[in-house]
Amino acid sequence: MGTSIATLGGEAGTSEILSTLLEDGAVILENLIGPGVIQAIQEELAPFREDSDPGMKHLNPVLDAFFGKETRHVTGLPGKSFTFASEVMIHPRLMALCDEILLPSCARYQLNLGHLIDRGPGGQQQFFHRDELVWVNVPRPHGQLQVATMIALEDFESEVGATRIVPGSHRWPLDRVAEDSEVAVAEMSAGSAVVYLGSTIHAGGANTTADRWRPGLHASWVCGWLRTEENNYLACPPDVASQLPRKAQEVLGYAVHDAIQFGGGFAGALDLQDPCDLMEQGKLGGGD
Ligand SMILES: O=C(O)CCC(=O)C(=O)O
Ligand SMILES: [Fe+2]
Repeated sequence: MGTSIATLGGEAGTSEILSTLLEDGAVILENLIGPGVIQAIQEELAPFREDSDPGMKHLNPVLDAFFGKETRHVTGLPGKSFTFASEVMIHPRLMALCDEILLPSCARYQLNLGHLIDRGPGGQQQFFHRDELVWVNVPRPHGQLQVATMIALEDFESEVGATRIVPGSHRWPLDRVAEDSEVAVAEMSAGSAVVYLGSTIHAGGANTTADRWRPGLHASWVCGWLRTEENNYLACPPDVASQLPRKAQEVLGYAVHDAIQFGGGFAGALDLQDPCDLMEQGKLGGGD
């Protein structure tokens, strides 16, 4: 693998991160989350991680092939980890990037999914893909639909299956295949994140170790008018969501997508109200 991903430290501002991300299709943000957040998430997810079955049958054979039988999954993270929902899903640096990248295409954005992807020994490399092709029916060319990240909970090294990324591929035609020399390995320390666009080609790497796992938090955000990959209202139902900060409720997709301001209409109302207002008033979920 012959190329690399630009890595920016904590001193980098939104405009530098943004220009790198838009130019290369990917960027590594060093130390995005701290050890306390990592530890809290690890503890909150430990029982789910232990219960997970790497050999699980997915909803169709394509997903079985995509993830293989050596990966532990914990899905629906905002419903299972308060720390994920309050510290990662609405992380100010990620939100600042989503504001810049997604708001030109929507009135608000929402979480697409939040998963722990723990690649195990013997796991094969995923096939290269673009996450945004979930919405293959959206005519091309189109504006930005998705910002995605993989955050290392332990050090991401090549041999444990660090994510493979193809810088620049967000501008490629759909049928161009990456040469080995065009693939970068998102090696990074625990707490760092590789952020990439929905149009950037990438794949989870092979885990060639005998006994090490590669826990990573995979989260992405998409335009608020899209159907999300994970059903976040079921993964984090109102009783749970109402206990979260309002910003988290909004990003979960409970907020109305109000395109009336652009001469359009609204989506996502309940009783002709914004569900987040209903939560605040104690009329939805168990909030106070
Ligand atoms: O596990 C990884 O590094 C990447 C996962 C991925 O690309 C996906 O689930 O779409
Ligand atoms: Fe992916």
